Amino acid sequence: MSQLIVLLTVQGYAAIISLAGAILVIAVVLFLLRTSTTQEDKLAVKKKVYKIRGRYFFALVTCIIILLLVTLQLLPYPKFQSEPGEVVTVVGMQWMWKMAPGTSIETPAAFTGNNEITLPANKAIRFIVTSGDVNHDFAIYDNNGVLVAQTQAMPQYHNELQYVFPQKGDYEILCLEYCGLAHAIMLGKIHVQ
Ligand SMILES: [Cu+2]
Repeated sequence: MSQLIVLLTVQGYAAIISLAGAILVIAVVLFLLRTSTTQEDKLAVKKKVYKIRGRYFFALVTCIIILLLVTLQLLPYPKFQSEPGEVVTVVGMQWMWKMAPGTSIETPAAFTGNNEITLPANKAIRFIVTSGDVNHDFAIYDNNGVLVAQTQAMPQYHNELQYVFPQKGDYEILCLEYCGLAHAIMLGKIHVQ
């Protein structure tokens, strides 16, 4: 039983509350129907039921809105800081990554960068990610092979990704969007010091 409680997610609680609410409404309807006999009584019951249903709907919508507002704070995305520790421009191209410190005014094709970069730990790094050809996906994996941050690299768009590397070590960059034959070898490396 205790295991069951631990396993329950927010959705699980929402489902149980909805189910309990639905059972309550059904119970009230059955009770009213059983205690009313004439046609007029039944019409009155109908009215009451519609009223309860309306209130129940209103209460549910209110709960959903409150839960939404509360749980939005729990989203695991780091908040953007106004002053990042460092800015890195990233260009994805078939089939390589080009990275260089700072923002760039070059076109993606003219931009010069390397598929390896050294960055500091415990500082907010803002990656500005774009593509020189097709859609790619800039994904950072830690040395346990866990995906820690990612964003799309899209031609003519500059997507921003902010991440704080919590520890020193080598992080691997993989492309998460199938972009052609050599997609699988589109690798990069971030040395965090
Ligand atoms: Cu790819």
